[in-house]
Amino acid sequence: MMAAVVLIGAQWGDEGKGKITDFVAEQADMVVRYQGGNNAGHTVAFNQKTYKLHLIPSGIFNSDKLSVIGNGLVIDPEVLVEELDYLHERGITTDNLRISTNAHVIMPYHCLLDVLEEEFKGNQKIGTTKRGIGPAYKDKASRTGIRISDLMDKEEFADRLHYNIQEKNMLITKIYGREELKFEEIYEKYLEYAERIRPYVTDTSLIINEYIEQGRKVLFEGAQGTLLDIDHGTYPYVTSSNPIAGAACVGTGVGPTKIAKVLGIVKAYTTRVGEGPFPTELNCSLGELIRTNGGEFGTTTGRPRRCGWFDAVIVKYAVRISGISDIALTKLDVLTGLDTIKICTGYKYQGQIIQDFPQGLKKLAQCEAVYEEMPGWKEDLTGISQFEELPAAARNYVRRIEKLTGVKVSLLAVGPDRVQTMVLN
Ligand code: 2SA
Ligand code: GDP
Ligand code: MG
Repeated sequence: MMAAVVLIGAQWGDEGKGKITDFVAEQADMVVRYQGGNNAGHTVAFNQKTYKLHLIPSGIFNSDKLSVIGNGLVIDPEVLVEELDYLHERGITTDNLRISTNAHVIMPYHCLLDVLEEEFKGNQKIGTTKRGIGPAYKDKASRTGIRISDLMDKEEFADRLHYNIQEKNMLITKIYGREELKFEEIYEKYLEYAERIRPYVTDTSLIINEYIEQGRKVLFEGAQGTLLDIDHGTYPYVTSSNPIAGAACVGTGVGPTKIAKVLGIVKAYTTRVGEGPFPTELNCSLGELIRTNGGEFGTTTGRPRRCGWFDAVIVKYAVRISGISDIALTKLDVLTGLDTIKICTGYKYQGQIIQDFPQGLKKLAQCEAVYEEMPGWKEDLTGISQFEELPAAARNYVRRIEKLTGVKVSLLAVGPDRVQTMVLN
């Protein structure tokens, strides 16, 4: 691992970022989350145990490294406190956690409004995780948000909460006809959370930059994925933050000159959870088979994930948008047993083949995936630790992905456990 590396999801999320972060973290000195919130669900497995994280970076299991929640996140303190307890109960220390003073706080009205807005949208709903993410980022952009630093200051917090309760109650009662929220209940509860998280709160930009200057290794862990990016994804069917690599700078207070590499996490097929277009989706028993074999259910909500073939158009797009320098290819083992595997190499749009991801949902909706076929393999891959030991068909599949995306596969995962990861030369 080189100095500062950004790890991102190259598809619609759930590529295995948690697993690969944990693996790479063994070589890092610090792991930093830079966007999103507890909509994320990152799974880490080692020593026969599986952990699911939503807010705390997946590097937390390496107690000698710092785990940092950067300014770009929206933090639900109730979930954070639950996650701290969850880790402590399992014997994992969180003394190495740091939280940015500038991160925003998810309040109960954000979660309620997320639910109400989705209901109101009807068949135009996004399929959010209902964790209050969109409404919290909305307040951040409106400059009415409450930051961690406000939460740490009783008077400041009271002032900002008073304003917000007044504003949100207008919406909640007058527009949505629901019961108003009470200031006291929220205030008291959040002051308790504040005391639980106070020991971790600090100027994280300062620490991250110090680490980089000292030549220590920093890994930035993205959440969600490129196609869920609010600017570059399939808007409006996206999340409310920027999961792409560039956001690692904004979401942590580190300059772009400090970033040495971008590791794109790519699943050997494609999944998506929530609404929105998905050109290679398999709405058939094959899609269900992949869902079952891959355990493709939301890590946060348990929702079944939509499954489809590998789409080289979107991964190439992710390579461009984030400047991906290396790929970690995950879940190759899940494709075992298929006679034939399809790869989408382009889209057919108005009779022409296009290879660049189209701008705009209307155009995307008119695109039809164009496939090439490759022979599958029957051998179980989950115990293989050398690339050369993989069946030829599996090796060819990996090489084809490299060729189509123009990026080297540096890491290959054939199972959820930390040890089921190969470093390719
Ligand atoms: P939100 O809640 O406002 O961010 O939802 C907006 C869209 O972003 C999608 N989204 C996700 N997609 C994949 N994985 C995510 N994390 C969880 C997981 C999801 C889960 O690891 O499985 O448990 O359901 C995630 N978070 C947000 C979401 O589906 C909407 O399409
Ligand atoms: P993330 O959001 O990108 O961290 O991914 P999730 O944790 O939401 O979903 C990935 C799922 O696949 C988790 O259950 C992982 O344990 C699992 N996983 C990761 N890599 C592999 C792999 O190579 N093979 C298999 N079979 N499972 C994997
Ligand atoms: Mg996930």
